[in-house]
Amino acid sequence: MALGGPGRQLRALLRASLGPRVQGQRAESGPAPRRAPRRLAVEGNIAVGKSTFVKLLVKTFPEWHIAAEPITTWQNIQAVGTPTAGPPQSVGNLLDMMYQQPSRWSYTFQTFSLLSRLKAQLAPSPERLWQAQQPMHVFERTVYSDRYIFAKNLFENRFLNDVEWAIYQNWHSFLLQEFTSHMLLDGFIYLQAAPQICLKRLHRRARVEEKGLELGYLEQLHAQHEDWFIHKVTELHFEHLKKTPVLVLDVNEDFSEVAAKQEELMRKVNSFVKDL
Ligand code: UDP
Ligand code: D5M
Ligand code: MG
Repeated sequence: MALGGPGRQLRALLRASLGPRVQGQRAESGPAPRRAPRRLAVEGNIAVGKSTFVKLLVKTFPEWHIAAEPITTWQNIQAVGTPTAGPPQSVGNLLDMMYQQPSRWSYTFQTFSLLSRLKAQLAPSPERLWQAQQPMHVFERTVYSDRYIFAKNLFENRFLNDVEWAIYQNWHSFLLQEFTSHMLLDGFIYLQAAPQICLKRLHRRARVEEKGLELGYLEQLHAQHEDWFIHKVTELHFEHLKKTPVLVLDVNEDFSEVAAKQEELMRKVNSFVKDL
């Protein structure tokens, strides 16, 4: 994949927005003020291009820190507490198990993905981010898309039954209230594309566990995203979430290879984050 990176024009724009620097130092005298990192989440349908997009973000904004989706953790569940020689053994691929038998494994998957996303959102921002001019900690999906996109959709399809859905929501609300201050986000970037485009990209990526996924599933997930971010009809249980700004980026047109499209997207991101 060729991530062309931003062109000269965009680099100039970014330099202007970050303020003057002299040989890597601030032009003003005295130590740079420490600014708490802002927290941004990238959301969107399966295979819409989130991972590709966050790679473009770090190329454009090298100071930013990315928390990638912990998919390999779900593909290789590690045994705990069993002393073994050599590297820890995988006891199963939970992503595959969920897609093979959704009624059996959806609840288990939701508990584990919530745990892994909680850990990611609780992890402190790296120290180097505190020295940055425009510090940004970016998450590829969140504890919120777990509940308001995936778990909700699985429940509506009866892959989570009433009891599982009630217990899941109970846990989710409790944990997020306990850790409210760590769960706050300054903004969402919603990557929006037609489900047919996502399906094409999903086939291009060819992740083994997803080979049985059909257009209908991507259409459902698309509708969940639109209900939350565009129509704003999803019932959200956290007041701060209702007020979090959302930048909607149309990525129907291919951006992985097209410099002009990359520049357009990064320009929009740049003006969005300036106001956060
Ligand atoms: N991709 C593409 N054009 C784009 C964005 C992504 O062809 O504009 C491809 C990308 O190279 C990958 C697949 O689509 O093969 C899925 O992208 P990614 O893994 O970034 O999607 P995610 O699931 O993280 O949203
Ligand atoms: O998403 C990674 C893969 O993981 C994709 O197959 C969707 C799936 N996923 C992610 N979170 C969840 C939850 N909470 N429930 C069910 N399935 C989930 P990608 O879009 O490739 O980054
Ligand atoms: Mg991804």
